[in-house]
This record gives sequence, C-alpha cells and structure tokens, in this order.
Amino acid sequence: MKIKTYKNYIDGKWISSKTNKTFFSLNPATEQPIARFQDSDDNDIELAVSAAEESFPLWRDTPAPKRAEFLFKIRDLLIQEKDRLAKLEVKEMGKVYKEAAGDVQEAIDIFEYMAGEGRRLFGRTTPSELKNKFNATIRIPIGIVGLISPWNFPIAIPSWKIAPALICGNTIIFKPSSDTPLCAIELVKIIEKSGLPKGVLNLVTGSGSKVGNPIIKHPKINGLSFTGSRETGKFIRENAGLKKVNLELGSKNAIIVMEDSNLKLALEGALWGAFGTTGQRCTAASRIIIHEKVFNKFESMFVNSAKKLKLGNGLSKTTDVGPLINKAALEKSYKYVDIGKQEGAKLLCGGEGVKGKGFFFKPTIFTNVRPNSRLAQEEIFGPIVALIKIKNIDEAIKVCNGIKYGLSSAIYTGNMQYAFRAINELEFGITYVNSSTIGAEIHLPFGGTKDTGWGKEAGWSLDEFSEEKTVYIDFSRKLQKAQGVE
Ligand code: UN1
Repeated sequence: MKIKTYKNYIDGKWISSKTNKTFFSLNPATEQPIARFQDSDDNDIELAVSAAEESFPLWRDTPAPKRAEFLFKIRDLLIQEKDRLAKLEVKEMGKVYKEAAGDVQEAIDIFEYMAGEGRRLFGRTTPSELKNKFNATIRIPIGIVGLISPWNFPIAIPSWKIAPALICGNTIIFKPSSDTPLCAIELVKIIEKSGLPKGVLNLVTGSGSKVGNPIIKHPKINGLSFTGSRETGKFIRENAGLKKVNLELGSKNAIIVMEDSNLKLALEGALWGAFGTTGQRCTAASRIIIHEKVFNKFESMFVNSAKKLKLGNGLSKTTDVGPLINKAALEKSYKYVDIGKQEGAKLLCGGEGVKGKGFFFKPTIFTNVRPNSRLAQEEIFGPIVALIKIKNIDEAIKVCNGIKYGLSSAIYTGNMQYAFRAINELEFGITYVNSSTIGAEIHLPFGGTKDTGWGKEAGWSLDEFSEEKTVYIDFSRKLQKAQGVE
C-alpha cells in the first residue's frame, strides 16, 4: 500500500532526516498504517537548535501583543479545521469523535487565552527601601525550549506547551509522541499558515532515545516541558542538568463516593472518569473509593452500566469506548488483570480484549481491592478500575492520599464538612466536588503533587516559560546601598 511520507519542519522548511529511516503510525482501531515519518537523530536536533538559536533575537524582540497576533490567527485556523483535525485524531489516536473534538477545542482555548496574555504578561512593581529608586519585574523568555508531548491529547497538550512558549518569546524544538506524529504535523502546518517567522517553531519526529535524549541533554536548550511516563520524567530530572524543567507524569486518581452522595451522579462520574478515553488520561479515575453503606448498591450499578458500554471505532456515533493506543498498552492491561487476580481482587467484568483487529480492551472492574495492592497503586492507563471499600471520611482521605502520585481527585457528597475536608486534605493538584476527575479547563493551573511532577501547565504556565526578571532603577545620581549600609 502506498502511504505518504511526512518530513521534519526545521527553519521554516519541510526536510527529510539524513538518517534515511522512517517509522509508521498506526490506526489503533484497525492496525492499518497511517503514514510514514522521519526517524530522526541528534543531527536533526542540531539543525533545529541552530534554527531556533538564530530566530530567537527576532522573536524575543517582537512585542508581545504582536506575537499574540500569530496566536489569534492559529486559534482562528484551528476553529476552521476543528472537524478535520478531530477526525484525524480519531484515526491516529483512537478516541471517540466527540472527545477528539474536545481535544481540539482545548487547543483553540489555549491559543486564545495565551494570545490574550500578549497584552498582559504582567510584571510587578514594589516600593524601594531607598529614596529615588524604582523596583519592578518584567517577564523575559527562557530562550530555546524543548517540548516533548504525549499521544493521549495529541493536539491539546502540544498546544498547552507551544502557546505559552510562543507568547513568552521563546523559540521551540517540538518532539511529538511517535504514536501520533501526524496530529502534531497537522498542528504545525496550521501554525506555519499563521505566518510565524521561520525557525521559531521546529518539529522533529523520532524516538525517545535518538530525538528525545539529545533534546533533554542539549546545552543550548534552556527549558523543557514534558508530559508522559514517570520513568521518563525521572530520566529527565537526572539528565537535564540545570535546565528549567516542567514535568507532568500521570497519576492514580480516585473518586470518593460518600454515603450521602447522589449515586446516579456518582455513577455517571465514575463511568466517565474510568472509561472515558479508554482510561488513557493522566486524570482518569482508576480507583473508586466507596463508603461501605452504599458499596454494594454502587458496585452493581457500576458493573451493569460498564457492561453496556459499546466498544468500537471512534468515528461511529454509537461507540462509547475506543481502542487502546497500541499493542504494548493492550499487553499492559492484560498484565494488570493478571496482577489483580494474583493479588486476590475479584474481577467483576471485562478483563480481556476483543477478537479481531484493533487494540480494544473491555471496561474492567475489580472489587475488594486492597489499597496497597499494585492494582490500586500503579498507573495502568487503560480501562481498568479498582473498587475500594471505606468506613468513613478519615479512611477515604487516607486511602485516596496513599499513593505516590497526586494529579486529580474527586468526592461525591452533599456534606459540606466532607467536601471541605477533601478540598483541604487531598494531596492532589486538582480536587473536584460532585464531578469526575476529568474536565480540567485550560485557564486554571494543571499539574500535580508528589511523583506527578513539577510545575503547572495550561493557563498558569507563564512561569514555566519565562523568567521574572528583577529590575532596579536608581535615579538618585549617587551610590545608594541597600540594607542600610552606609
Ligand atoms: C491529560 O490526560 O494529560 O481534564 C490531560 C482532563 C483534560 C486534560 C487531560 N481536560 O481530563
């Protein structure tokens, strides 16, 4: 079958890698190859860094409101192309159409929001302790930033990183996940159409070892933003030297269902949290922590509804749950089903894939899961959820916090005391009350505690992509010393 070969985007040109090697991305619902991409290496990164270095002064010196004009154009183009991009995303990543459209919408929203920052990018002023002296801060770019993005939000997450990096005046080396390079290329083509000066954004496709690694270690790259696995995040911390690093490394999120909660509402939240995007969200709910008084009732409601979810191609209107991203993800889900069984948890539904093509795995529920078991501790990134029984709010909070991650958490209750205890005591970057663990809006901070990583993404990420520089202006015409030194 003849399929198209796509190139890297460096210094405003689409060029092939000198490696002469390519790789495929697959449609996870059919296992058919989609297109061929450059299997690049450190030589391509060198070219991209040179382009980013050369274009940096021009971009830095472009007034931020002018930089914003490009972002507004990108937003408009994304709106025009939303349907096409969403369909492409279903094809390459597998999520159902309406979720893919939501993903593109997040990209639209962040470009719009960051374009607005072009006329803010606020610094601060404070009084000086001395006479005739003026103190202020301004935001300056970091320089060249490396953006390494995942496949689960293949348009939104790159945009969460590219939009703030651009508005702050940085130039960019962008390496997308090798599972969704076409989504990234289509996003970059849209950015190219906005007329962004050459060299400001450079895209290099390829593996983590040959492309990610030289980005992480490159002495001229000053900042990194990575979303992906905890293991890669650790590698980055250990190998990025003193770069400014922003990491979002997933989680093992939980929904708490208290005895007074609206069970129908909690059920909808649990289904959406556990099986939306086939469990492949950093914010997916993979633990449901349920009060003993409502445990049995909620368990049977949840299992009955999960069994009715329809697996299939994300383009079909009747599909609830799409495929997993690839074969390795499918194998991982099987592995955790075995682990769950070995640990003595009871499998209530699912636990297996589906015959035929595509990386499908049935919505899977385990009950009687021990909070400290691997099933309840480790991120699976699949449609597998652990039900855990608790006696009271103290135990709920303890179990919810008893993991090494801390991205998203939720509590269903009408009780103000329970709600506020969750808000104050859950050690997570995000807590929802009477809503699922997913649904983050781009203008609020997105990020987590503990092993989920460092820094904030989306709307509050200006600190990740700029330095707040301090400026002292002394107009006394004499040497004045601070701290009362005469
Ligand atoms: C992610 O899974 O990394 O709240 C991002 C949500 C989405 C973003 C998820 N708006 O689930």
